[in-house]
Amino acid sequence: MSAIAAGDKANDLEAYWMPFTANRQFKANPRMVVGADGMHFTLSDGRKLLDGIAGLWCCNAGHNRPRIVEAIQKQVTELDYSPAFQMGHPKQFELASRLARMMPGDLNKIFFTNSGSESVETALKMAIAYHRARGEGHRTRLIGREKGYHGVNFGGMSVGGMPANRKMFGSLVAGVDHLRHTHGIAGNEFSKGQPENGAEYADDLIRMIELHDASTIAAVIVEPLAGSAGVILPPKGYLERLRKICDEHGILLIFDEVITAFGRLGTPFAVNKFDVEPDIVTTAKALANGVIPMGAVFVQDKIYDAFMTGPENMVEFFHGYTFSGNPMACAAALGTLDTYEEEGLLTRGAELSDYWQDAVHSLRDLPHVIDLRNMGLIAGIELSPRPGAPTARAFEAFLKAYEAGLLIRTTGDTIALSPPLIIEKSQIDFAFGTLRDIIKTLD
Ligand code: PXG
Repeated sequence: MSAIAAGDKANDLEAYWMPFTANRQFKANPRMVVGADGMHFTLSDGRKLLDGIAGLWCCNAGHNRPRIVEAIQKQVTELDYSPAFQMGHPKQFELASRLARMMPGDLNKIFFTNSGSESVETALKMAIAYHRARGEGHRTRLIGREKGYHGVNFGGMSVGGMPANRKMFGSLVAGVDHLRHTHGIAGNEFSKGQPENGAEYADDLIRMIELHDASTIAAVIVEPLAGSAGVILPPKGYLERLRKICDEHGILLIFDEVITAFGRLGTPFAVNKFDVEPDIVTTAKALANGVIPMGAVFVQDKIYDAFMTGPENMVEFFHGYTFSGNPMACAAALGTLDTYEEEGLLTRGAELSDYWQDAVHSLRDLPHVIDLRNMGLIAGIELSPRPGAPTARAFEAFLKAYEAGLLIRTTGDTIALSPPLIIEKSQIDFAFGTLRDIIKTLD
């Protein structure tokens, strides 16, 4: 059909297949965003919505931030794109050096990607190739965790542990196994910060070593704090134990920090918060404040060095993206890091965390609330599922919050909050006051 015959489709909602969205439900009753500034979105009907989830855990500095806007505007006229392979531009190197300085320990080498999913694929491929480069090509197995979310590409989906994200897509990547998740361990309900019970769940890795033999395992990947599956915190001692077992058996430990990196937990990275140094860290989302897609994989020097051994004219790692470290994304990320630094945002979550924690746990007396979890500026509010209709109760809360001017996320029957790190106390009061009113009205 010609464009003319097709008529004006500008306002037709049919063509766009929306990601992770109930398309038909949305298109019957669209929620359209037309603007954003600071802590708020503006909707097509002119209403303001308090952003309780930093976009999708990514706009940590809030919206329409001048440093980032100016950096992008300047960059686009100066150098819009430069080839990612066999060519460089100064901002890639500046950004990588700056990120390496921010990250503790030996995680000093940075590989750029365009999303969390790509960061995960990159990390998994690095892990397998690293062992091969060292003469341990038999280490190919990857271990993830139930309820893990590592994006939607084949590797990340395979090590991930969310059944709905996996079941439609065939046999996935071979040679993957999963640790048990740590959600719902008895005695951990209503913990403030890290729960007491469950460090021994890390010993699942020992069972996998006994089953598969350590010599077949390349890496273990976990979210230090799992976001997507409903804000699941690591039990005290759990991450330390995983690190120890990995060390004892020559297995790489990958932290997927796509959600936790850049201040979410009140520290720059979860690596700082939990004081456990993995071999590889994946990031994305808040690296460029969600304004331009960008991810970064941090690796320990020893991993990079293992690749730098063959002839110097040879490509060392056959991997990369057309948009790896592209100038626009680098400029946006540098503007973002400037904003974080000037406003102290990477530690602001720590300053606000007591206030935030009190607000979260103030919901304890409400009907349907079966658990409350928090750390830094993250909250998980778990509701009991409506009998026969799992997720329906939380989704009703989402719709009611939206009507009341507050954007929240729901996953299963858990409400997740992760606001921009610029949030004010009065806005925290508004968010939890609104949630209190809403939860009371849910059947
Ligand atoms: N790893 C982790 C830990 C994530 O949380 C990804 C990888 C994939 O990132 P990309 O950029 O490819 O989407 C994620 C993404 C939610 C939600 O509300 C979480 C994510 C994405 C969208 C929604 O829980 N996490």
